[in-house]
Amino acid sequence: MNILHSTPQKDGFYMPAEFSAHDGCIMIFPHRRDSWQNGAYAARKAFAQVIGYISQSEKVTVCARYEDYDAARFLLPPYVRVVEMESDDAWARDVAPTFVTNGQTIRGIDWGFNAWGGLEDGLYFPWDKDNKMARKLCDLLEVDSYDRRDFILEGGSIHSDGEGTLLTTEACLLSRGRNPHLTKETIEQRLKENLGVQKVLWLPCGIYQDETNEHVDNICAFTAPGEVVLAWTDDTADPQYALSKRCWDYLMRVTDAQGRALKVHRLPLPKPVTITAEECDGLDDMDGEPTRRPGERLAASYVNFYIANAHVVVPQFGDEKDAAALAILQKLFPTRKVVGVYARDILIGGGNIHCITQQIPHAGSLQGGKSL
Ligand code: KQY
Repeated sequence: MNILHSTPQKDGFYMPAEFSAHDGCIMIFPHRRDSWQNGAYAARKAFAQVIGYISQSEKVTVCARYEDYDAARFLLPPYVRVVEMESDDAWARDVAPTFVTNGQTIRGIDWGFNAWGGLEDGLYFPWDKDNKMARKLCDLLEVDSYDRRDFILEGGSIHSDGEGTLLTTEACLLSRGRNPHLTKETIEQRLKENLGVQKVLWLPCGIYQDETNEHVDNICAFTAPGEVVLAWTDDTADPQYALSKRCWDYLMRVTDAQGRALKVHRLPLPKPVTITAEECDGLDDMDGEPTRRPGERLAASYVNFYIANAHVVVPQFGDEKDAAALAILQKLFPTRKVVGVYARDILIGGGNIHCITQQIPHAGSLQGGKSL
């Protein structure tokens, strides 16, 4: 497929909102023994449940390494496409292309990937297999792609409303391990020209202990143009309180690209989720991921959901707030069925349902795309 060196904005392309129609979803079969406990056995089951929901309304493509192909093919239903593709880990949100559309066709953006911070504070080395996936996927899907490997960016660090506004966090995009040679203004310019947006909203921070340098997709997400959910706790003694409050204050004073004040819905957080000694024992110590320690707090948040054509798939933690989170989201997505998947085994890897998925927008998505 063609490699493009112009910019999506110049070519009339933009990133549609996740709540616009999708043609499909990309995922990766987990395998990394220092990310997923007990050889990823339980994580694979959780991924399969997520796939089970999404595949009811979208074509799901799962990338599996050669040595995992049979396990993936056996576990997943036949209507899920399993393709052999090498990867370093399983975070499709961050290593698959970000897709842009002009309303008639889609193209992919191949960002640079350095495992969330490279040699500065990245989470594993090497990451070269992950860094090649966006190009391979564009070839597989037969879409042209923009070569942006000179700019480090992960899909989990951006959310678009499809109407000219992008959400991100300063903590992540200005971190030293990504593009330290670029100023905030230049980074903003790159976001605008590649994602076809007119305004970038810079939340200051994300979720406490989020090892991605606080990706936006764990703290805040668009549910409609002009509307977001924000991960929230009322517990002022929790270190998360100050982080959520800073984001709340910011969101209260900004307007989006259309000049609208944002409607902000608070989505409660579960009680702090910590990893057990037994779970730590199930993780291989390797010369890669920082080793988790028993009692370490994980970055659990209900905001890390995936908006499929017919469902919203939401992480559940066995917490008393699980049901409330589903109920709040069901009100915000009245045309979709909001469903929960017990996601502790995904969380142990360091992310959640949004992080393991990447939507392929419908080629005909309208500006601001209507939900189905
Ligand atoms: O949250 C994400 N988008 C990825 C998390 C990566 C964690 C690696 N251990």
